[in-house]
Amino acid sequence: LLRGPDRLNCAVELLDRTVDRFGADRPVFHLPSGDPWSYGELRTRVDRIAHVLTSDLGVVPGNRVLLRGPTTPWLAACWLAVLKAGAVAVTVLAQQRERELATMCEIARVRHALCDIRSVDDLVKAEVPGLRVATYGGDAPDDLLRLAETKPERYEAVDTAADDVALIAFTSGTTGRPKGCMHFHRDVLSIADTFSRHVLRPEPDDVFAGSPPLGFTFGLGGLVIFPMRAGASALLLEQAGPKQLLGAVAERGVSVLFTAPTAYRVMLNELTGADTYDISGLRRCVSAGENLPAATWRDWHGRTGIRIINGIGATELLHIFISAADDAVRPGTTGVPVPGWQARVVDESGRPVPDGEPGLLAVRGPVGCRYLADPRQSVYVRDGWNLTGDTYVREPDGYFRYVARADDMIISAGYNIAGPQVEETLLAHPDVTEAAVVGHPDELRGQIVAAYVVLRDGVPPGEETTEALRAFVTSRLVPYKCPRVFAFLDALPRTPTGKLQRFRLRPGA
Ligand code: 3SK
Repeated sequence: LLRGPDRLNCAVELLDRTVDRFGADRPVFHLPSGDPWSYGELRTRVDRIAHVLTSDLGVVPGNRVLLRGPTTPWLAACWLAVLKAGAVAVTVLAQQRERELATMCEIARVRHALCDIRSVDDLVKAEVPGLRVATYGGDAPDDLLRLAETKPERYEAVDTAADDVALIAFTSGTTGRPKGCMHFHRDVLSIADTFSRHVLRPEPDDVFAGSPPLGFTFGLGGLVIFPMRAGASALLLEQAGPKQLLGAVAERGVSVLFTAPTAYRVMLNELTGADTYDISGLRRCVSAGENLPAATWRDWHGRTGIRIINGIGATELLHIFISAADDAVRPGTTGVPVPGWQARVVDESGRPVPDGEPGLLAVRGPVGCRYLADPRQSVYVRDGWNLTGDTYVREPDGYFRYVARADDMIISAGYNIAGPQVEETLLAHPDVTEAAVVGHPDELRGQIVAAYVVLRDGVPPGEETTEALRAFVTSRLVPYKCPRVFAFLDALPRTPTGKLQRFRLRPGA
């Protein structure tokens, strides 16, 4: 891959260049109802907001500006305006609460915030010293959008360097203090020019939709950066559960879907239910955020004919770096390094382990981890390789197979057991919707395997179901991997970005 120019502003590349290439009238964002925004309208709104930032709010290049709100075109417009103004967008999730917000503002030294009026309460309660909050979507005379209406239609974007910081994204982390990951203007484009261009391969007429919010780089890439880089459009949904996604595909012409494995499973249940959905317009499905079980891939393929594009990404590395599409997919594996990326499996001291043996996943490519003032940088990056914290096997054919998060291995009576393998087996049972498998301390064995299961609607929890699941697992896995403890829950604990929090299921958590 070419390194690209030394100076670029990624918002100009995504927005103004796309207008130049495809014209101003092309749709960019569809709403749950009403007319879509065109690229030309988006550019005018972004440029006017950028004027408000610089002339009314006093934002100067390099200032960190927090963005908070549900997934709407206005949130995307604010993101682009911050970048055009040469400032740094600090993205957070609408679900994050006052204490987390206060910590993130402190870590990123946030000066300004642009916040959807509906999400402002927690930000106010966070009492961040010196923070200037501008809200949008309300009726106050100083509402950001009202101020923007009075501004000129065009704004001369700040001439940023390609390696000026554009974005600080926080790892929601499954544990611990959040880490702010700094990404450059060129990084924002590079995820579109690697994963999206070479694996996803969108067409300008594609309509994207998905469940990850824009405060999660999975969503920012899949719903804003990738469609805009391709001249395509996205349906931005505030409520994007499995039913809404199916509805969006059936009624709004969505052709590219970004979501997590659990949503594919729930959508499969919906597709076999009483409601009918015409999903013939859907052509690309991306799954990331968690490992995609082979059974889910096969069931989805069997039902829809679509080969899900599985992928592993990280906030540290902005988006997906191992994946595969079309005939290159091998169900049960994540895929191969995305063009531009390298990957290998190493031991604790960083030495590559032989193919077929588990070890730590190490990757390097156009985007690297740059934690903001955090000593964990030297744990994540060693000898120029990013250690993602996942245990993987590289198969002899070069495909990377997920084993577990490095801290999700269970050691029972001397056996190493990957919780996700047992989860995947449980998920292959038709009565199971979600499963989490963790180790419980045990005097005799060190740890024993415990399974937390969400059952399909209407399946009774209890001894009979437990026995059926036990028999199912032992018919497919070596018996020492079979859970000794079963518990049935209504839902599993997850981070705001939807990642399973197994640590919360361990006793004493
Ligand atoms: O954290 C993840 O799982 C992820 C997946 C895909 C793209 C981006 C991210 C952060």
